[in-house]
Amino acid sequence: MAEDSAPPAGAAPDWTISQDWASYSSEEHAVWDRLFTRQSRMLPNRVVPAFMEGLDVLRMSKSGIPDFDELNERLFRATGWQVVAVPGLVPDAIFFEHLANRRFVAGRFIRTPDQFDYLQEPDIFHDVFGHVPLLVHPVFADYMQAYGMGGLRAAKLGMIEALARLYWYTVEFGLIRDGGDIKLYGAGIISSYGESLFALDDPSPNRIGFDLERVMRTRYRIDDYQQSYFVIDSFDDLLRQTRDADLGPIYERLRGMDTIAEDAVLPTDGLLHAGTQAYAAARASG
Ligand code: HBI
Ligand code: FE
Repeated sequence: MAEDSAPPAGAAPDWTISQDWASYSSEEHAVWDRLFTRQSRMLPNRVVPAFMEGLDVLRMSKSGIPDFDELNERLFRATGWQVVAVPGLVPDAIFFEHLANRRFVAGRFIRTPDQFDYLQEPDIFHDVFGHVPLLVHPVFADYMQAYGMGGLRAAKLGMIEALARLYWYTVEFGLIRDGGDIKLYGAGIISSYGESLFALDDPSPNRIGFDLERVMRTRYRIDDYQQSYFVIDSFDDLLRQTRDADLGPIYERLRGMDTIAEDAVLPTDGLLHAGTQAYAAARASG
């Protein structure tokens, strides 16, 4: 993550740049279309229904990389959120400040065909396809803003790592109950074909009922599929547990506690599925 640096040349003090939609090539639009088609065929029964509704409200099935001006007209009307373009990862404080003001920062670049299934930096497909549809959901939209405001406070208390784990296991890799089923809502999963299958169907990872302190202590992997996923009951419940929680005393307790390994299962966990961890073991051995 970019730290305390000044914005690069051509970016505003808040790190935003122009999307410059007219300059995307037809190859770049074609990469978006291939990714979009593959995900939107596979997701309908796997993803939280609010995501599909968001795609629809935002007219995201229109061919080509979305034009932020057009997208923002619909998004702003729905929940007062906007998408702004940035060159890449931005410093934490800048990131939180945007979220706290209902602005979601998105990379303007798109992966190349040889990075089709995996890349480390968030590109426009991850940021816009993965994150933006749920910003149409009023409660999720409030959660994202609350996260930004919490981030600004956590930065002052030196607790960004704990808060970053919350973001990781909810906004990026979260699962949610839907009737008797478990569905996807995390953008890191939704924007990945392989992980959209793995997170729900594979016996390897743990699936554990969401608990705020537990999640804030749990380490995560940035280079492969997660070893544990946390399942929320609803967006209302997530917002209630985070925005309305008094994080001050929670942070004080967390300071005295160890972190928890990616694959750990604790006796206190609301365990929905005990992972075999076969996938992670196979990757580690070769
Ligand atoms: N910058 N562009 C961009 N996108 C992110 O998701 C992002 C970021 N900077 C910091 C950050 N995320 C996270 O590390 C914070 O949640 C802590
Ligand atoms: Fe993301």
